[in-house]
Amino acid sequence: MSMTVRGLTRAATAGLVAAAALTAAAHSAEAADTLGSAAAGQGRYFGTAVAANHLGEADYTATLDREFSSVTPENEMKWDATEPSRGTFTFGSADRIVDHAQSQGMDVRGHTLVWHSQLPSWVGSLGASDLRIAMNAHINGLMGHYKGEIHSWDVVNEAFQDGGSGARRSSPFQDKLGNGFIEEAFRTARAADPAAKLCYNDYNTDGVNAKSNAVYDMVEDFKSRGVPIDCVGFQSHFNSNSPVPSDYRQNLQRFADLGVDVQITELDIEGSGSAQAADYTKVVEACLAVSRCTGMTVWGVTDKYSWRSGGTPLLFDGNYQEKPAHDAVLSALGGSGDPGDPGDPGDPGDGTLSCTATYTRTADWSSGYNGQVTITAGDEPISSWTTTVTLPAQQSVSSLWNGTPTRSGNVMTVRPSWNGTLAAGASTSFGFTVAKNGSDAAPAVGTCTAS
Ligand code: 9MR
Repeated sequence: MSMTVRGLTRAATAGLVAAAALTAAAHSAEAADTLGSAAAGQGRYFGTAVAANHLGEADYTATLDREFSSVTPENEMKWDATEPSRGTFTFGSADRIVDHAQSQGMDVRGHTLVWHSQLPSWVGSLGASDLRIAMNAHINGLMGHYKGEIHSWDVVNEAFQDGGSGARRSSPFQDKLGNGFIEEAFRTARAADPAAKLCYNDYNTDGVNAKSNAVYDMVEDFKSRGVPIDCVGFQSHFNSNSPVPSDYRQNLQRFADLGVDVQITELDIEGSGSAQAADYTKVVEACLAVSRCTGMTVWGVTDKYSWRSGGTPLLFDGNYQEKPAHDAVLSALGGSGDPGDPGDPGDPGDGTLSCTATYTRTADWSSGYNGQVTITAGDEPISSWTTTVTLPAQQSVSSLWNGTPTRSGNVMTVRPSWNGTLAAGASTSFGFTVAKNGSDAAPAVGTCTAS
């Protein structure tokens, strides 16, 4: 990791790198995966929006530091927070988040440079030529301050209208500078911090629709003309009115195919329990299926501070307890859970029924042998199991006990007789006698399936 020291107040780069390395070592020593470590195993980051005013809350910060590998300041880098009056930049709250992230070895997403909302009134009152100067000065001021420290910037946010028209949204920038303001913002941003990935970010563009088609056309045009754009952010604020689209992955993929990275930037899904968990799984699986989907960010740590707190849309509840949605995300990321936490993937209580089947030869004579297959339940109790035993072509089974076989050619499918019910981790076995008919080879035992 290389960082540029920001202003005179920054700690020495070497110290920051050492702190990041220590944090990484501490994470890898833990047995259970976190969202961040599991995502790293898939080559992705897993981030959250952060509010500076919650960093003093011990549970908030502990959850943030443990679980996430990237942060996005939720409001602190917006224009009203960083340049409330023309030419006067205020970075206190944003610096607090960036400093905290760096102390934990987390990446930072910059959000956002040019947006119609949270825009101080002085910007809207400028004439066109002054507005262009002010927009570029804002980009230069903000990106310059954090040069080398921001992984990806949302250069322009929400510049397209909702609805079927695919038109640009009215804003001081659009209305006074025309369509070209977006391209100008990206060119200015590239020069201000060449190391940062430059993203266009929007909502209701998660599936294929008129709005995402309009963004797609813009990105295609930018790529064809060499306008610097590296990534597209899909906010992914979902609820029953705006569910996870069935063509989500396909939409991410078509943007990736234009030659940009895609990122899920503000994910939250209203709901609870297994339905919410299943929707989160869809989103994570979609990102993992698109190689240029480089990471995911949820829009907050805990339900209680969500902008949609009534809809409980996040992964941790108001007491920082992991919700089923958390466990589903961890599982979809291929992470292993915490043995002390029912519901984590692979751990007792997660509801995943499993068993294993292992074979041994228990007796052997010239014309035959006895085989035994031991069935062991996984970390959940099971009420039945099934496995297969495939015999070498010449061999035949003369008898089988403690199991119920169904034969098809040289494959026996074996189910329980009296011994289907097994406690977590408990074993049973079935045995069989084989006539060798000239072959001494061992049978092959298939996968065990539990129910
Ligand atoms: O989560 C943010 C909330 O605290 C602010 O009050 C709100 C003001 O516009 O912005 C929220 O974040 C938005 C983000 O910056 C852009 N996409 C939509 C997000 C949710 O409204």
